[in-house]
Amino acid sequence: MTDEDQGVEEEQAHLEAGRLLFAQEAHFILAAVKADQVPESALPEVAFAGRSNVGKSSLVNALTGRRTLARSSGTPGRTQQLIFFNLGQRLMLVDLPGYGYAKAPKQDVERWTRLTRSYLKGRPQLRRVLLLVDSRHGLKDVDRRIMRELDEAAVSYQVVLTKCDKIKQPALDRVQETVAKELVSHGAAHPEVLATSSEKGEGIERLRASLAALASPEPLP
Ligand SMILES: Nc1nc2c(ncn2[C@@H]2O[C@H](COP(=O)(O)OP(=O)(O)O)[C@@H](O)[C@H]2O)c(=O)[nH]1
Ligand SMILES: [Mg+2]
Repeated sequence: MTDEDQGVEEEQAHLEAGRLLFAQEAHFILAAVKADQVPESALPEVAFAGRSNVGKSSLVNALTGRRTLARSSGTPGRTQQLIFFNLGQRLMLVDLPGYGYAKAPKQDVERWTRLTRSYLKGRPQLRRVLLLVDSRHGLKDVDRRIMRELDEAAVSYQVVLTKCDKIKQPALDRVQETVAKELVSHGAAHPEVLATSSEKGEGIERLRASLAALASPEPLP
């Protein structure tokens, strides 16, 4: 087998692992509005963060293949709760409150509740935060503030570009490159920037595969 064949085989196995994981049904566990409501769990966890309206709920729905699992809404900035979904007893998905919706910039991150911060800093099973960024806008200062917080708390995170169906390929390539360059100086950032469209399904299989690598190999009791 050539190196190239082996690479193709590995990539296929990787994608297959993602398909298998997300073929499991995702179950809503609970929505926490207080720190003591966060569920006790031994499952590895992945959290979805990003500005309000960036497409967090849509991405959770696209990944799990359920249109209405995480409610995606036209009225952003309202949900100040952490929503937990159990995926086949192998991975917990957590939809975090959006930030950056307040009109006054000073309140941008303050809106991101103490609840979210205490969750991020005190959750040992949290394997990665997916930091969603609108592909049309790139990184904003509110995102950078969250990135610095995650760097300081040594919480591993990965930037995922959303709504890539809304821009042309050259512009998408540029934003992907610009973001990747900026990530180099962030200690806790994963170097790979994924581009996704929940609407068109682009990048969803690859994201499933990369999440499968973080999941428990077997369902946990
Ligand atoms: N065109 C397009 N629109 C999207 C995509 N993802 C989300 N949206 C839209 O963006 C808006 C906000 O999405 P939502 O998932 O509620 O964002 P959240 O506030 O981050 O949870 C909704 O109107 C979605 O339909 C996408 O991949 N492509
Ligand atoms: Mg939402």
